[in-house]
Amino acid sequence: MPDFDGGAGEYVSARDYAQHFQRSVGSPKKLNAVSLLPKQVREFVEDSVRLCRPSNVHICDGSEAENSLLIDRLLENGTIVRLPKYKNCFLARSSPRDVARVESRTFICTAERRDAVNVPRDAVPGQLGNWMSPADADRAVAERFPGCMEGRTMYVIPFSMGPLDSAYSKIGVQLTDSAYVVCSMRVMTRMGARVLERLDGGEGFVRALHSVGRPSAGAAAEHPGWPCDPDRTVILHKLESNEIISYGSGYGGNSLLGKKCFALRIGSSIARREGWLAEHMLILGVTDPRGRKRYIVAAFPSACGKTNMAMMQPTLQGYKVECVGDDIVWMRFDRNGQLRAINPEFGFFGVAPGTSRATNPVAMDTVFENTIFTNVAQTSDGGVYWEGMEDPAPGVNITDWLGNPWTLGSSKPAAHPNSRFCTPAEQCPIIDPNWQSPEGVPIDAILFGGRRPKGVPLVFEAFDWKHGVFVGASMKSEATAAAEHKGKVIMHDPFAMRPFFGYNFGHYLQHWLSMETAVPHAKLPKMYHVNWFRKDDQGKFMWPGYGENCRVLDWILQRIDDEPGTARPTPIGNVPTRETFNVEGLQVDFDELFSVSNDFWIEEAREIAEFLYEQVDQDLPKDIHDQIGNLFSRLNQNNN
Ligand code: OXD
Ligand code: MN
Repeated sequence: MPDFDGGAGEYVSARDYAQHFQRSVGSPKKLNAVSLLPKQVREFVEDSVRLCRPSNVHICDGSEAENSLLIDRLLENGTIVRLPKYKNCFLARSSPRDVARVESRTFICTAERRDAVNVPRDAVPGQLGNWMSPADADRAVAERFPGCMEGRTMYVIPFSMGPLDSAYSKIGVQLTDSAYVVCSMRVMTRMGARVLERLDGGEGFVRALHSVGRPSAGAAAEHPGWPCDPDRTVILHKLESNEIISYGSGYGGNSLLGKKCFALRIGSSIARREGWLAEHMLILGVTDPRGRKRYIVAAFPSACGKTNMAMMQPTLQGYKVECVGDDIVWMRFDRNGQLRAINPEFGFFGVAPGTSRATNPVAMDTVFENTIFTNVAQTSDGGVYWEGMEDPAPGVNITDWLGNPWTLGSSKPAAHPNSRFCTPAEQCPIIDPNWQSPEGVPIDAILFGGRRPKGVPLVFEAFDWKHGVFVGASMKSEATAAAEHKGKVIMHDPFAMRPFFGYNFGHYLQHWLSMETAVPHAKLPKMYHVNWFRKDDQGKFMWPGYGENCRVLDWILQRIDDEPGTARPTPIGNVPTRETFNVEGLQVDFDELFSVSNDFWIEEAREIAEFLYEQVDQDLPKDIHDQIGNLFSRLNQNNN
């Protein structure tokens, strides 16, 4: 078994590592790549070693052997336990104080505040991200990082967001003192020695420094397997230097820095500079009964069913859905004006509760191999359990996510509502054959959506690109457990990016608007708003959702083909005609599902306008002002 770590206090240089690598497992090809570790990577590691003072440094090669070594360490430390019911699956229990993203401690750092975040009117608190000055960021680092890795190993993870052979992809190097993070990054990104080969070309890379932090003595004793420092957690994104610095949390979006920090926040800011889009969207391929295949992207806020939609099992005869990605998309118009998208990730970091044979059978066929679960409940037969999952067999006991005995029907949840599975994407039985295509897949429609119990129809179509951008900007949704928000408040979540904007939302809107003319003859995809969550007066969902959502796709495909008679205009957009929207076999109230109440929408438009004027103020693009005006005039005309 290779052991790449140096002795206590020793820094393993690329050369030493390369020699060691040759002795143990490396092929000569890999050896060359590693011995030529680019100077900037070496400097990044050396600077960070001086700051964090780890006992060892381990340069990750991404191999199976390395992964087993780290898994053994995690088992020994009690960070994870094996789940013998499944193949190569593990369960981690985090500290109960480290269970979700911490938006309030997440900052974009730029010299000018206005470059990082929207500047609201009249000193109203900003809702779309936090700014920190470079001096304060330096202070935050100086107060937390010196010596924070003492007694631990610093792992060096070279990783690629996107397929290694794709011109769309970008490289990062994450340094972390958490082996759990290394094992999870191996699932979520392409990582290891092969990435260094790409960096050989002298390409730039995103620097990502992560430490779980140094807990107080009491906290450390309580959760020895999950060190963290929740009182001092901070996540910084330095846009000018493409750097991420994350301290204090080992959990998901705070610690797997390729995901939200790189692929969305730093990614969206790079995308703006380079003329493309980094978005919080799933990508799916849908084949219709005639055998024609189209790809669609969809933006929903966290925990609103992106994974379920990406893995949909269509109920309509002859339809097939295949999954390209469930959370993030990088897309750009190619020279022929076709919008093309890649999934920069390599795995799924999905919310477990609510996933079941009934809601997402494909996910259930995906996640019980090679998976790290976090904060789900455990069963006495060596498996897992979460709310919504089929009940375990009689006689099987459940231990909740906190490690306490739990009984079915208990008022407290067995699994934390933000508990997760971290699973390789290639295991998904309906993974799209083109999911790793270097040139990306062609996109024909963009969907926006949220949890809207009242007033918002099942689907409506934007009139054109500018209106579509306005629809994205107007998105709202009930808060979920993926972040620290409480309760079911309806929050603005433009483009499902509220927690993930890498720069000023006004500039982001301008960037989206500019895409319309980014390339000559752009084939602009149609844009839609969907809402699976409308409720009737009794509080019951009006639409069955899940596999039945293919009926919405069926209508969208007719629209993409410009089939006549398929839509009826309303003040908010085009809705389906009764004849062309297939509800055969369903007990649903078509008229209510698609009703657009003028009173509701006048109130909604007022609220959206106030939000945009107040939050974005001087940076609100003129086109969006015009869209607000157009919406009001359509609603007023409808009233007369
Ligand atoms: C996620 C999120 O983890 O959006 O995907 O919070
Ligand atoms: Mn997400």
